[in-house]
Amino acid sequence: MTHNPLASLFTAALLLLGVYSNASTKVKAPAPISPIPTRNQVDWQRMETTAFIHFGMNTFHNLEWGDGSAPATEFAPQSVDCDQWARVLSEGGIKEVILTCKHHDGFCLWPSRYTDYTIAHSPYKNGKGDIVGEMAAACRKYGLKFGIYLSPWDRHQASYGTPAYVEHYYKQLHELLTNYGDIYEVWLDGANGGDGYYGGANEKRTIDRRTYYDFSRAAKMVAELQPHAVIFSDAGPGCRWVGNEKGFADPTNWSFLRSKDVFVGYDKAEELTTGHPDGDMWAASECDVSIRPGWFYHANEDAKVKTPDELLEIYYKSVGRNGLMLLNLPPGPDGRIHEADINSLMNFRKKLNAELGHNLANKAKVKASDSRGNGYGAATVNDGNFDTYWAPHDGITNGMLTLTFPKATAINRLMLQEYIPLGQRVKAFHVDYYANGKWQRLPLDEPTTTIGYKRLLRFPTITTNKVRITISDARACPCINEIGVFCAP
Ligand code: FUL
Repeated sequence: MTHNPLASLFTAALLLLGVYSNASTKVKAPAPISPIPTRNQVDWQRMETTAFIHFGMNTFHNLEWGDGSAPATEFAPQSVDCDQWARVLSEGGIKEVILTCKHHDGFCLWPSRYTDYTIAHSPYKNGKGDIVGEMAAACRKYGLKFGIYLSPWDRHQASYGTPAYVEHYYKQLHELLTNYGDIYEVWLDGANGGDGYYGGANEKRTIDRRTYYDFSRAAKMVAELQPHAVIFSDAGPGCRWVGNEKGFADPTNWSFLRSKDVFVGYDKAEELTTGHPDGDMWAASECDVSIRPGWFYHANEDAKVKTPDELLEIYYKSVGRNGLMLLNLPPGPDGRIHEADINSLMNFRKKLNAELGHNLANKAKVKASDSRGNGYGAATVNDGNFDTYWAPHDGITNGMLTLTFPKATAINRLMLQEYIPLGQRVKAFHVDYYANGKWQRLPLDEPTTTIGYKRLLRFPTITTNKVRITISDARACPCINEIGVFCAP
């Protein structure tokens, strides 16, 4: 390099101006590691708590699975208060509501053109009602996203089991996707085949779960007509069933599935509870659970509504284990959600806010073992910004983040979040705290493996002024966007 005094002067001036200073050096973001979620999938998971409404012919016959034989005239609610459903759910902190537009009995809560087995042939509003439309409007009014459940298995339709029914199914899906405004989730239930009324045939019909419905058609139709929607099923492609109806994910929970192995109706439940660590497709877990023992309302379950503490347990084991909580609140024959269910939901939300509403990490100073540079430093993990994250240099698959509080602080909850738009990375971590002059392992009763979108850890109250999170293994350099520390009452 030749020495040019003018050039040196110029460089010095630029340095003074800060052009070459750290503050303005652009550091390259880590490369995403596949599979990665779509924008829709990220938005979906960030809702955290969503609701299910199971309502239909079953509500009036005290059934879980109607066989499709009850005549449409038997659907005769005096009133259906969709406004109340949406209002209490939004007050309870719910972000999206999925309605059983058609359950396995085949009865349609909207006036489908393709069958007589609908609300249009019932006494409800003299056949002029449309509960799907009423609920979609109520959701818009209260700022809730709306989703649809259209059971593939239809125990009423005579054509069920033949290719004609599949055409019928896609016509109904098309109706729902085009007449009710924005749809954010489409629920493809895995229960399929078996006995039913089938237009009076009253027989057992089996279908090939892998091929009969050709669900790739649903994926295409949804992508075209409702570009914000994610599809739920045992096999994704938007999100996956968590493998149980308790609402619990596994502490080790990968948001991936092996696309070549899974299909709607996939029954290796334990695999769905943990995801496939070597999966090639992003499908985070949706943890569906009913606030009552049944999915539909039964008066004899009024005293069996889950308590706020039970809902809290579900929250920690779903949202807190890299899943999404889908809580069912089934309205009764009076067309309203029961007071017991409402009380439980509201008190759950109150307790949750009391436990995790005040983030003590905001007051902490954070230091990292390594940072890839400007913009990716330790201070990003307690800035409350989802889109900023700490990341070490490429190739480094471990690291330490130490939080120092201004004074000794009592804590019993910890929250960790990975920046999932760049993929799920962390495979193993542990947490230590500083007390009595030494680092000690945080007493936890579950494995500290994956983090994903959010991991919540509960432990007995300890008092400390330092907490240290050590990531010991990851698929690529870790990207941690948020850390929370709380003291639940
Ligand atoms: C299951 C169905 O069989 C239940 O009735 C309920 O709708 C639940 C959410 O999914 O597969």
